[in-house]
Amino acid sequence: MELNAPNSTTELGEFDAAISLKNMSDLYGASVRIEFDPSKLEVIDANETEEGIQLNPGSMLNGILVKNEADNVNGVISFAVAQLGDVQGVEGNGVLATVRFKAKEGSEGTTELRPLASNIQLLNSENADLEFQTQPASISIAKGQTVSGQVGVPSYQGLASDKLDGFTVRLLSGQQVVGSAATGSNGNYTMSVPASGDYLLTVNKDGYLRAGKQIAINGDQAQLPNMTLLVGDFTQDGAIDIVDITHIAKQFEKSVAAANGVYDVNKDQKIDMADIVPVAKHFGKVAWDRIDQ
Ligand SMILES: [Ca+2]
Ligand SMILES: [Ca+2]
Repeated sequence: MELNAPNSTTELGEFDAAISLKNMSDLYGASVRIEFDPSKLEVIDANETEEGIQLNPGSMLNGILVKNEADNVNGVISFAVAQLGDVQGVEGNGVLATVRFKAKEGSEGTTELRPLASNIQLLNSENADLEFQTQPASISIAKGQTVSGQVGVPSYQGLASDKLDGFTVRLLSGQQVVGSAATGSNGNYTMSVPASGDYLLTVNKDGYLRAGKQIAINGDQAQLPNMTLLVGDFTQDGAIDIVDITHIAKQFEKSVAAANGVYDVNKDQKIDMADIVPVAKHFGKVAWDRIDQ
């Protein structure tokens, strides 16, 4: 059994650790337990619709999911899965599950993911033990630096400058999120990121066209570029088109509640022409990452 995780990450960075099994012969059921240091790492929930914190199940065994649970208080991951029915086990290599970790704020130094061999059972279709070896995965956590930035909207949206909260800002290196933050009411955010490198800065919010920008961070740079988001992508498909316009038109002069609050683009508790105009102005805009732009 192997834990495939990166060797290094940064404070507040996220990374995936794959629980992989190699050279299996007739694997029918697997139960694994892995320990981690809950003062340095936390597991990100892969299934927010289910109670508790789940891993992302892999494709190797998928008959019955017996246990899928991460305990961020005690630092224990438990995952158990088996084939179903009178079938053969699985041969070769595969991924049992993937765990997404986040390095907690203030964490630094080396940490380990430790498979607990005495709590691991790999069984074949005759219910006999399969032999396996495990070893811990070691991950070094680098101290991040604090960077800040601001997210805004065009003035014609009519949104007060103290209602710019709730934009999600992420810094990515490839597919890895190395920093994330939400804006405060004035649109400002701070986050801890790796010391230097080339990154993608993205900003999202429900109802807005997603924004992104390639940036380089150098050791002493603390300020990220300001980002301006355009309201109107109610369907969150990266384009402000007739479907979005139809959505807001249907809410015209309806009373504002939680379910349709996104259409009150200036947040004055009314959905009127002052909300329609900015969206209409944005008709035809597409997200930075759409190939059809
Ligand atoms: Ca749309
Ligand atoms: Ca309004």
